[in-house]
Amino acid sequence: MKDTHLPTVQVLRDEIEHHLTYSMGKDARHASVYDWRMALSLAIRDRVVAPWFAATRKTWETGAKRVYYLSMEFLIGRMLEDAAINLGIRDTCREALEALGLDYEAVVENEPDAALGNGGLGRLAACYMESMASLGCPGYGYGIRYEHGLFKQKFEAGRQVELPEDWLRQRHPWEFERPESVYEIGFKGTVEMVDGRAVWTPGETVLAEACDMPIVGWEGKWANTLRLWSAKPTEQFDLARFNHGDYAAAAEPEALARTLSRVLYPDDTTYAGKELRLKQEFFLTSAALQDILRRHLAAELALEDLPDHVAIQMNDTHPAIAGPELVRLLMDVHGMEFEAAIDITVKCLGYTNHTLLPEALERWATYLMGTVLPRHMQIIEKIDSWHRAAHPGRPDYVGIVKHQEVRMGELAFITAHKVNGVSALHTELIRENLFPQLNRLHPGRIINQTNGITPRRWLRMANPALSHLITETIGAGWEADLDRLRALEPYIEDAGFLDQFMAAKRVNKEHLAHWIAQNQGITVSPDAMFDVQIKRLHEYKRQLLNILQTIGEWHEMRDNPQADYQPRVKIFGGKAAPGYVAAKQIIRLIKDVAEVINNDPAIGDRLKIVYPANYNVSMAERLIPAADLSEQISTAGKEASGTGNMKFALNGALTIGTLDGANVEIREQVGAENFFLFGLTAPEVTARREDPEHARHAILESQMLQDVLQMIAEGRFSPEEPGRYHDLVHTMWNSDYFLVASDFEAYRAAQKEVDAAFANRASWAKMAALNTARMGFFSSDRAIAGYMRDIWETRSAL
Ligand code: Z16
Repeated sequence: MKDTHLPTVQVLRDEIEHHLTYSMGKDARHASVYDWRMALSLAIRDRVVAPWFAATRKTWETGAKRVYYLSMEFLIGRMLEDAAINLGIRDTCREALEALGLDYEAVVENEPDAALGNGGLGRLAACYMESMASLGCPGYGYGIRYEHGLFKQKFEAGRQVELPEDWLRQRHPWEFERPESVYEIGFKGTVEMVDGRAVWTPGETVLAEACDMPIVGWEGKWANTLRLWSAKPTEQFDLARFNHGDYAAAAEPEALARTLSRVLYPDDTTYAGKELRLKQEFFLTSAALQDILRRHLAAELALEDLPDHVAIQMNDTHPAIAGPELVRLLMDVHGMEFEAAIDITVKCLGYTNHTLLPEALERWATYLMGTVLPRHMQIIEKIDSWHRAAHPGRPDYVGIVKHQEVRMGELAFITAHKVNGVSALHTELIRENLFPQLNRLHPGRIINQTNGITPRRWLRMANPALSHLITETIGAGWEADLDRLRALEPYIEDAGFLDQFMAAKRVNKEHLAHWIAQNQGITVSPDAMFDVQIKRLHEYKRQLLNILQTIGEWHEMRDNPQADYQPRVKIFGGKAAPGYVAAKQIIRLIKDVAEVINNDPAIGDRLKIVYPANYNVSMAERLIPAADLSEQISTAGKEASGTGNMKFALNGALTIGTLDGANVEIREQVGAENFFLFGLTAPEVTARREDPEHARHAILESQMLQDVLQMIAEGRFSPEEPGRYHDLVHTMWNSDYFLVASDFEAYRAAQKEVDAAFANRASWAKMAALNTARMGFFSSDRAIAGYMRDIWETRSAL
């Protein structure tokens, strides 16, 4: 979009007032913040439509290949500012609102987060949608329009309580309903052979109805569509049944449709194994594939040529039913032979693996699969025997169906032409530990695409102070070419620049301190180190290690109050899956410890613990730019990549971390001297577990850890219920699967190094600035360019 298309403040103001009057039906004198937010959103949305139409037209005209990103999660957060930034009108929006006597921040913050995801995987999908639009890669995201996104978290006496999330209670200004784009989705029923063709007669059907959200890229040069499906009943009410007196059954079709797209499953990296979840996965996948084939056929193209025009990416195994479903559509609906159908399918599909955790690898009981999707179960067996026959004489052969379960990882692997991991280390471990046999059968199929994050949202939008400094220092345009941040490197010898760099951090810390005071009632000093661990609660992420070390630090301060300590604010954020008891106990422990330490007069301002409820994308945008230290301390080999780690380093936080996931590559990029490394490596973790007594041995080697566990066991942090953490302490001594004890002393030592480094603010500033300067690699533009080149075989349409 050329600058000449940018509106003046007056023009934008008129457009906002127009929408207030004619879309909201409100008079300015009676308009609420909500009304103004809607009016502004609609004014911005109007400006997205032209590039959106232009992109769609160009894709049709040039016959460009389209990429389809299938994901059960898109963790979008707020849309308003993101669109405004990419259209180049954020400042204009601010001025227009101010001219109308409104508070810009208040209007922006009125927007609820679209929380259609759990964590990393869903946010990655959102960053990738934004990068595809910025790079001009013609594409669609396909997902589910959940009525309720991820639950809201609150704390009651230190315990997590879940409340339903209700983002659609208010009108959603960014979507366009598409009642004409609707497909029938079947479940259950029977399969018969008629004239050599399988005919599946579903026992239940629902309709998938499309709702489109435009995703505009940097400078409005391109826009793609995020198409979310809602379930609707095929018929409102089964009147025939009702008239026969079968009242409950008459409402059944409606009941299924109402539950299908009702709620996002809140489990991150564990699968629930529930029938409804399988139905959701098929619902998304079938609707997407029917839509893809319809579009292909509408262009009068042959199905045989599908792989030249279509690339479909499966975000984890959640949409892995895509393989069998595409085969089914090609065979049963379009009359193709199996061999031709599977050939086309494999050429179209790609599979991204996001985890090695066994509890996350989806496996569906053959009984359930055969009941819910009887025709697909047949096709899965067919794919399995076809693949087996292609690789005879392999004693180590691994199939798709084993022990009466369908293994979705193997299915996805076999039906995709490329399988990718999300960091260099993770990809290695996929090759060696997860799919070693399949890797031997298909050398070269497994490739790496290290994750990335969009610098538009995670630097330009979230951190205006630092963004201005960068633009002033190296000029405009780094947002679309993040490697240019390297041009900042020479300035680390420039005291003036470093002062400004730290001044930007300081401004962000002051804002956060203010927010913490307002919202948490805790006073923190912006002079203190802001030490942040924000992510889903999981034992492998080791929030427990962090809080145990924090208790240790407090213990030391009390014993030796005169020593020189760097004041710290420990900030936690994150949700636990509602059924994950151990994770919820860790939250409660952090909350209990915070209560004691924050109110200890002997400690004063030197140590504070803050754990605000309901961590989400918007809170991340507030916390990350204000962080000094980023906690990335998972047990090595467990975190596939991490993406929060990238957001922190880009915003000039230093990392304390293990050699896990993308931490390895971050450390390579920013330099080992600008990263606080500790802990066992992945092979060392495996070796350490050989010792069944590893936990006990490690604890006995650390007096500090013994003291800390003793304090917890004695009820120091839960005097009203001394036995509250009995199980937690018992597990630490007796199993400690994630090796908290084995890494405790190394972590403590690394934290001492952090303290010493922070004491010298001038050298800290250099290290922080070098982190920002060297993070260009982690732009999601680089990641998407890799997918386009290595998996999708497509090019920018710009
Ligand atoms: C998820 O968020 C991730 C993996 C997974 O199997 C399921 C969910 Cl919901 C995460 C990984 O844990 C994280 O390491 C990675 O950075 C992220 O996916 C994106 O790849």
